[in-house]
Amino acid sequence: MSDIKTLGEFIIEKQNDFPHASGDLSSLLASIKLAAKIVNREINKAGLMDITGAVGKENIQGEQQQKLDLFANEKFKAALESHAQVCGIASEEEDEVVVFSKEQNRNAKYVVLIDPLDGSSNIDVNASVGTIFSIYRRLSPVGSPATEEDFLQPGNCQIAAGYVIYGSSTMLVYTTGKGVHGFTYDPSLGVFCLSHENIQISEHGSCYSTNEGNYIRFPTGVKKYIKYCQENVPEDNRPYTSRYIGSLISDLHRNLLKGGIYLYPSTAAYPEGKLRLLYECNPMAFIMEQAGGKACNGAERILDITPTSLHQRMPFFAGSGAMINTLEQFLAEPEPTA
Ligand code: P6P
Repeated sequence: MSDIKTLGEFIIEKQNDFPHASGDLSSLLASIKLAAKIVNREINKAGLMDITGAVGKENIQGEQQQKLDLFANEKFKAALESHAQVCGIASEEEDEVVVFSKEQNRNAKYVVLIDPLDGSSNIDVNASVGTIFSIYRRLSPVGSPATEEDFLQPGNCQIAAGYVIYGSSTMLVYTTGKGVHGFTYDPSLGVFCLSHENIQISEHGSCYSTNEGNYIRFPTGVKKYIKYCQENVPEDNRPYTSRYIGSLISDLHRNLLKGGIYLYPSTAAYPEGKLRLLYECNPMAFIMEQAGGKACNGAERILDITPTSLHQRMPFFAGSGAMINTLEQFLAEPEPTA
């Protein structure tokens, strides 16, 4: 039992990786850890309580808000505000940025962008869901209210990012730019324990994840890539496998650990792509690159894109480097003339 290293211990141990570390980031990550435990508890009894299902409202995305979406949003918002390291948040469940007005928060130096419960439509069928977070230093002066510009920074300015996957076990996976580390929650102890130190995605993989129901309207290069997977055998001579859960975190977490590629291109329903740049694509791209993988929108590196609006959507391709490289070759080919 003595070889257990908790998330808290690991964060403290690693905080010296930062010059002039003040412990503020460690405290911020601790507030996320706390909220994750609270949300995890509610998700684990969702089937027993009247907290699943839709609330009859839509969020700015036009998506039915699930009761647990709102529950998770409130818990993370409260935890981040109370720990005084954050001057404001942007959330999938909030139309505008939420500026924390208390003096302790105005003097904070970080902003957080969050998808409190991604894939929440899977809750009622007991499929895994997740929380995604992205942390930046604010651009506006400390002591003043956070501004929208604090949240519209390119992904390459993130100082930390991570996700919580509420699955067969609950894991918190994060990076501060010094590798990707995974912690598995032990409910008997109430702590996240280091279980996957320095996660590295394999250069090649044999799994592709996409909603092939949208195939007919995929860009030609994506169609060619899927056909390539179906007609070829990757390096390890096992045929490609198609795996798609419909929960970004779950699909990317599997590909991170086993190798693979996740594809959400533009579709008929989402001509700009479905996934949100700021609080889905950017944090997951940061993690994927820190694990040795790649993430792009088909034309450029996700982390180099300068955002234009809080909830903007983006085509998203992420996973094993060699698989992304092959996809990019197909996408670079000219679209056939009509
Ligand atoms: P589709 C969940 O709503 C989500 O944002 C991601 O978690 C997931 O990867 C994607 O949408 C699933 O979308 O159109 O395949 O159901």
